[in-house]
Amino acid sequence: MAAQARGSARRLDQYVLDEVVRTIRAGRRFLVTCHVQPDGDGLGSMLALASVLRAVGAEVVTFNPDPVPLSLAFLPGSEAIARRLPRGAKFDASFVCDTASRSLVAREFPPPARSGPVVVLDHHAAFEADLGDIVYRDDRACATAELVVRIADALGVSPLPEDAAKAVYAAVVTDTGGFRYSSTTAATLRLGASLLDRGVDPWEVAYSVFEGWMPARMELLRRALGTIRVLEGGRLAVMTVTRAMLEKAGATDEMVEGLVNYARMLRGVEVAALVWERESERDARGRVIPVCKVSLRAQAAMDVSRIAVALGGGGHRNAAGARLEASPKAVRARVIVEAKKLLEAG
Ligand SMILES: [Mn+2]
Repeated sequence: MAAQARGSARRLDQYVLDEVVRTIRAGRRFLVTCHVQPDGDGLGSMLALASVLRAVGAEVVTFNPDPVPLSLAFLPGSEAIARRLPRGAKFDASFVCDTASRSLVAREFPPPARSGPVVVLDHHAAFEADLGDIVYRDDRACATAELVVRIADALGVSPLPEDAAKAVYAAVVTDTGGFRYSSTTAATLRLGASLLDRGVDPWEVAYSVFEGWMPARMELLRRALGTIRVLEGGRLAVMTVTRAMLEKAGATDEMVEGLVNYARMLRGVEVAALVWERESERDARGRVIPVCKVSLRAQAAMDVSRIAVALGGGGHRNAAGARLEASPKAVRARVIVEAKKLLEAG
């Protein structure tokens, strides 16, 4: 980006941040949510924001219809997240963290008359953004929680409350894979350092987020490793998780999270895919439709979002996904075809 463009992007960011601060100062009662099937950054940014808003005297309802994953239940405030909203609940403004896409927000999210202005905080690239009266988005931020820290600073909530610091740290650790991904910058590490200064215990967070597995998850991993097929001269690895495997391992759906990374770990693999069979659905005539989710990961310069888009999904260059109504076998075949196209082109 040219220096001039970077300068104007920064001015725009400052303008939007001022708008967010004005909205907070003008209200008293807020709703805070994040995308469904929340992850460390979704929950971390949401809980950190709630803590910051309470620090300036606001009344806050945190809301997500999906359960908190076991690995994130250590976050203070996660036990108080409402799974349903009281009927007719009304807010001065509502905050949506870590997505700008309506389809990723709970159906129960209140209509404009009750939500108040909708403020979106996000760090994903611009496409499929269709939500928010005020959209504070910065795709250079390693996690949405980084934007929450900027809001806290702008509100004068500094230093961060301890529970917010822990939530931000969990968000950053999740979205950077433990300060490993290329989204990790010097600024990320400085942010991490400032959170340790606030008393965060790095091992408590890392152990909760990445380790502390239930035995059933290890058993599921063992079975999933056995399904890895390496194709295209070692450049493509495809892994499969079926309902039968989940059942035999005694595992839950949330335990599938992250398994695709094991396929990416293989030296030489440039495209890793996980085909994950979800619960079947029934169409209007009562016929059973199998549903699969595809998770894609790239190593090196591959852009796996192109595979995802070809399958009707989307995502980032290095992490993308799609949802297909077909059997695992049929979906695996389609994934292989699209991955081959990408590898041949690249
Ligand atoms: Mn995120």
